[in-house]
Formats: sequence, structure tokens, C-alpha cells
Amino acid sequence: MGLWRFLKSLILINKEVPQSRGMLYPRESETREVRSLDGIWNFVRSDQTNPTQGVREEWYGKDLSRSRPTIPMPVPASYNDITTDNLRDHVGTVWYDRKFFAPRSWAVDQRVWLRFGSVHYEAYVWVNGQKVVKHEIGHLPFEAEVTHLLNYGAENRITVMCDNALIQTTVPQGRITELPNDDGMTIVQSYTFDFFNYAGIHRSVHLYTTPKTFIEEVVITTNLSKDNVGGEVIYSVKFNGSAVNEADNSLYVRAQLYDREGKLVANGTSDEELCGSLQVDNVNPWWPYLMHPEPGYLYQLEVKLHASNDDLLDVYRLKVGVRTLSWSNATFQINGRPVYFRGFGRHEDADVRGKGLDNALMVRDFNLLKWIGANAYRTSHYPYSEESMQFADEHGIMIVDECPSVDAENYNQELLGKHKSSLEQLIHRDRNHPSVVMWSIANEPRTREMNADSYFQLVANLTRSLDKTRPITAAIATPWTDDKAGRFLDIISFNRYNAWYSNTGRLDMVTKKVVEEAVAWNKHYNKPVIMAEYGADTLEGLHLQPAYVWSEEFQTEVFARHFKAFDILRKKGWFIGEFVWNFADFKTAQSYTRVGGNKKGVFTRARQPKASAHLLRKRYFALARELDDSSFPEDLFTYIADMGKVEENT
Ligand code: GCB
Repeated sequence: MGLWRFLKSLILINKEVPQSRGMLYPRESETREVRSLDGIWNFVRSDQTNPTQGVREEWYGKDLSRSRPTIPMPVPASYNDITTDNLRDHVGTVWYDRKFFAPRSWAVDQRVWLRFGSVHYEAYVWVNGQKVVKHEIGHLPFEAEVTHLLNYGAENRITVMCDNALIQTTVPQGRITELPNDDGMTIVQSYTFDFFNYAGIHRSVHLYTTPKTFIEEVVITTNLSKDNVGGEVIYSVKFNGSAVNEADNSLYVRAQLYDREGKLVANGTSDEELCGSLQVDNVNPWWPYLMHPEPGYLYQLEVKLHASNDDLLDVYRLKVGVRTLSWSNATFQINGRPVYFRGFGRHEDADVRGKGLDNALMVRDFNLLKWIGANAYRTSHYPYSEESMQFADEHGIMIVDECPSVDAENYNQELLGKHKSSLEQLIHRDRNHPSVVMWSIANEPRTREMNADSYFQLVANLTRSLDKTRPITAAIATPWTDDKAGRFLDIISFNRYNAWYSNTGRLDMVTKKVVEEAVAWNKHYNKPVIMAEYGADTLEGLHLQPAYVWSEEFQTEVFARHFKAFDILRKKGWFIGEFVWNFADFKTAQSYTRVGGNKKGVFTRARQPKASAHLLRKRYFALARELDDSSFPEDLFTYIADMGKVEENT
């Protein structure tokens, strides 16, 4: 590297990131229609050594099947595990297309939008052969107006090219290398993060209509009076389009708030900036699961955009939870009450469909979260589906919302821009969810590296500038002695695998080490501390007594040793949460340390409990009873004997 390039690499400049627009979750209303394009699409994989061939040959100009033989591919789903050949390990571009009709009625006085819930990693979209939109970074939605491109009352074609290649300037990072194989040379994708780089159209594809002048954005914040009896919903609306008559700039919004029973509890008219606030008497605050008998209370906010002559232009409805968050150097509070997080790191991952949205799996997972008494999870290591965020709102599960930066290293200007953009897009998407209580700006970044301090200062500054109502964390594995990022966070989260990656098998080397490390983080930064990952790989059905690595007994014991540490730490006042790694077993890249994937799940990949799940359930409910006065489920303890006498005497 020349001297100039070396010096330049030392300086990271704060550049503006593009601002997201629109992207409200597609919902029907009296002014909007929504159509799903989910189903079976046609699919072609490009030649790995010639990834841009399809673009040069303009495959998007006609049906894919006229350029290459196609295979059927479900949407939404990862494409990797669908076929029986090595599509799983394909590197580079793949193509999808399908046809759809645009009804004649859509031709008049409306706009039509095409919206993708997420495509991993990079997507190029054409409609009827015309380029529509390009989007980089998976797990985040993007959309474009297609009004002018559609044939109304006729058939249309949508074509998507998706590229899964990860390099040093993508989020997350990876490396592409060319290696010799038995047939000559081949392209290999490698990455340091510990989950399979599933790719494809991962979430739903929607067409939706809006009026010509429409509600483009709604931003909600909420307040509570000190006694939690009075609530306030503050809204700010943006519209797009010209007012009905050109001279008419004075649109206004009517906002109406309904409770769960559909009763109108507050309403009002916006100011000229389309902002306003609604006061709610005897409010039902949004509470986390087990912190209140009625957790996850949501109101429905109805936003009506009117022209100055009172004509109704557009209607959009969304769910609103009324709650406050506050934090200090020792606590994190919701509605004025301290929170202790009992949760998980998770993955969007399943057999066959990989990271594709799966409503059955999502509902099962929430049933398991509630069964086990968890009140939180981190969306490790990327944004999860919008549908799951809505579900978390409804069930009172708190979310530590993580952007897709994992194992960041070799900090450079381009990476910084994309990392910041991923947070901008995430906050834009999730800012209205009451379940989102914290932003996680990275998982296990290499924070001892050169430039980590200026890099994370800029990332944290951007996050704070976009949302001051939630604290910032990052899950750090670098030892506190070397870490350069913690000082930019509000809450310190650390990941550590005692008795697993360090001192493997030594159950007697867990409790003290966990206590010492948490104390050290707290002393160093004077901030609340969470243990964001701990755990042990466990092969379901492997039983070994005394406990031995990989057995169900070992995982259970590792948990118990951590629980002891957490109870010592809880007494110190600034230790605010424990997150097991992981909720369920999940797929990883092939490696000799992974037997069919990462097996640190408390549940199997098929979502059945391992022995440790039953122990964890007892702890999480015991904590809920101790801290939040909730009661035990009837089946928490298995009957062993009539303990009545024993209990009476204790
Ligand atoms: C970690 C990572 C997580 C891994 C886990 C493990 O520290 O944050 O992505 O899966 O360790 O099991 O190795």
C-alpha cells in the first residue's frame, strides 16, 4: 500500500447517508388496495464465472424461459435448500420472474407501488423490461412506483436479479476467492460470521395502490404521565403528491385513536405541518409480557389525509403502543419501572425455506417464547421480518433491534457508509414499534482494530441523531481491555462462551469469570451491562452423566452456572439482562466445529425443547415472579410428591 493510500485509510469522514422515504407497511384501506405476488416464480442461476451475462444479454427483456431453462422457485424463501443439487453453495447472481395482471381499475387516478420485504443481498428489479429499482443490503424493505410501467387490464412481467456475493465493503462482510478444484478453478465465498448466507427473495412481494396524493410517512412517539394514567400519542405525517388543486397547499390530517374494543378514545386535527398530538385518559400503557396482566396493549391510529375543502384523500391505519423508555448509567426503565431482560439471541432460520418468511414458524416461535417466559430477544444479526415486529408489539416481547453488521473489520469509508445506511433504513422501518426498545449497532465488531473508535463514534452519532428515544448497544466480544467502541454506547452488551470456547468442558470455570467480566465492563464504562450471548452446542438426545460437552446435561449445567453469576450480578444494580445463545439450532457454513449447523439452540431446528429449555423456563418464570409479581404457569413444576407439608414449614 502506498503512503498516501495508507494515510487515507486512517481517516474516516462523516458523509451523509441517503434518506429512506415512504415504505409504510402495505395495508388495505378504503383508499388503498394490496396484492401479494408471493407464490411460485421462475428461476435461473447464472454461470458463476459469468455473473453479469444476463444483464449484458438483457434477460429481463423477455420471459426468462426464453433465455435459459427455468426451474420453479417459491417466494418468499431462500433458494439454497430447495433443490437437490448444489444450488446451496451458488455464488453470484440468480434470476427470478413471474407474470401478473394489473386490473383496469388501477389505471385511473392512482399510483401503483412495488414493494419487497427483503431480498438478500443485492436486488435489481425490472417491470416489463424497464429498470425499476436496485437495492443493496438484505433484510430491509425497498419499493418503487411502477404506475407508469404497467399495462392495465393486461399481463405484466416482473424480473428480479439477486446477487449473494459478500465482499469487504458489503454489510455483512465476506470474501470471494478463486480456488483450484478438480475441474480447474472455482469461485468460493467465505465469511467469518456464524450463520449460513442464505439468499433470495426472503420476504413477501406486494403491489399496492395509493391515491395520487397520499400519506407517505407516519412517525409516532408516545408519552405517559408520571402515574401512567394519562397518555399522549404524538404524530407527524408526510404526504406525497400535489394537493388537489394547485393553489391548495393546506392539506390537513384527522387522527383518530381507537382502543382494543374499537372505541374512539381520542381524536384531533393536525397543524399545517401535519403534526399533532392526542391525549388519552385512563390509558392502557404498552407493557412487556409478564410485567402486567395485559401485556402488548395496542391502540389503532387512523390517519386521514384531507384536502382543504375537506375531501378525503387517503387513509392509513397502524397499531400504536403507548409507553415510555428511560435509561441511566445503572438501569433501563419502561413506563418508569426497571426492566430485567430475560431473552434470547435468535435467527430467522428453518429447514427447507432458510430465511424465508414463514408465518407458521413465526407463530410457533412466539408460542415458545411465551411458554418459556422470555420477555425479549435480539434480532441477531440483522433486521427480522416486519410481520414478526408486529407480532412482538402484540405479544409484549421487547426487541433489541440489530442492524446487519456482524464481525465488522477492516474499517473503511465505503463500509461505514453502508453500515450507517443499514441503520438509517432499519430505524426508518421500525421506529413506530413499541416492542423496539434498543438499537444494536453491531454484533462482535473487531473493536480493537485501528479506526474502530472513529468508525463507531460515527455510527453511534448517526443512530442517536435518528432516534433519541431509544438507547444504543452493540454485542461486543473483544475483551474490555482492548475495546474501543463501548464508550459510544448507552448499554454495554457482551458475548462470552465460558466452558465452551474458553476452558472447554470446565463447568467450574464459569460463574466467577462471568461475574468478573461483567463487573469489569461496568467499572470501565459506568453503564448498564447485559450478557448478550452465552451457551453451549448440544446434540439433542445426547445424554452423558456427568455432564460432558455436546450433551443435554452439559448445556443445562452451563446455564445453571451462568444463572448463579447473573444472580450475584443482579444484586449490584446495573446488570440488566441475560440472553441465551441461541433460541433454536440453525444452519451455518460448513465447518468441522458445526455438526449440521450451530446446535446451541434451547430448541431444536424443528422447534422442540431440549432439556435445557425446561430449566430455562423455570428460571425465566421465577425471575418474572420475583421482579414483576407474575404467577407461575400450572405445569411449571412436575409433580414429584406431596410437598404441602414441606412448604408449610418453610
Ligand atoms: C458468537 C456470535 C454468534 C455465534 C456464536 C457461536 O459470538 O455472535 O453469531 O453463532 O458466537 O455459537 O459461536
